Amino acid sequence: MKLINIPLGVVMNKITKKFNPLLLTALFATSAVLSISQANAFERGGHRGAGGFNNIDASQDGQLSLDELTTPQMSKAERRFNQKDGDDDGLISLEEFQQTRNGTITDLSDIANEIVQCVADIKAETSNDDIMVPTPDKFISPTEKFSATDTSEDGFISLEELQEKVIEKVAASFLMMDQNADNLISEDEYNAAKTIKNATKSTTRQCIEELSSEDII
Ligand SMILES: [Ca+2]
Ligand SMILES: [Ca+2]
Ligand SMILES: [Ca+2]
Repeated sequence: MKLINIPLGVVMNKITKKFNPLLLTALFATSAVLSISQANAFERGGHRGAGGFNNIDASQDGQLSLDELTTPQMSKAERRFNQKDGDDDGLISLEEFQQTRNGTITDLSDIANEIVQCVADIKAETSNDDIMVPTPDKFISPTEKFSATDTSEDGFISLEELQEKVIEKVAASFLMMDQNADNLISEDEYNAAKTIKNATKSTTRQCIEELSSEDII
């Protein structure tokens, strides 16, 4: 099982790297058309199952383009950025990055391999094909994550740096969702991806909870 997951991750990385410049160009050409109502609609729909699709589909043609998926995420990133920027200087420091409402971000990097193994075990036990086994690099430490986003290496994350990361992430998930490779996401493709995302998320959360409680006891 493990053997299948590793090459898949590598292949995805290659695909993402290969297509990113193209996607970036396409996005920057169109992302000026930022619509707040579209972003709000996305957020409302995002929690309502299948209803989300129609809200993201700004052109209402029954298909989602990369731009339609990216636009609301860019607005969301900007709101998240402003929330994180505690001292309002337009930059996010490592300290601000790690700050959450209740303390600091949990570092899961030490148990990354255990989380991956646990998710793989549950997938095997339940024969649930919707569970996608993550790669350990999904659980890098907050410091590493910060450095990966701070591409200018000045010790701060700018809004542009954050939005670049968001564009990369949306582009990568777009490629994964677009099963028939027609550069559009149909409602079926969207729902399939959502099922996978939910199954993977809840299994991962379950594993993290189990592994963290083992630590305490
Ligand atoms: Ca700041
Ligand atoms: Ca920077
Ligand atoms: Ca498609």
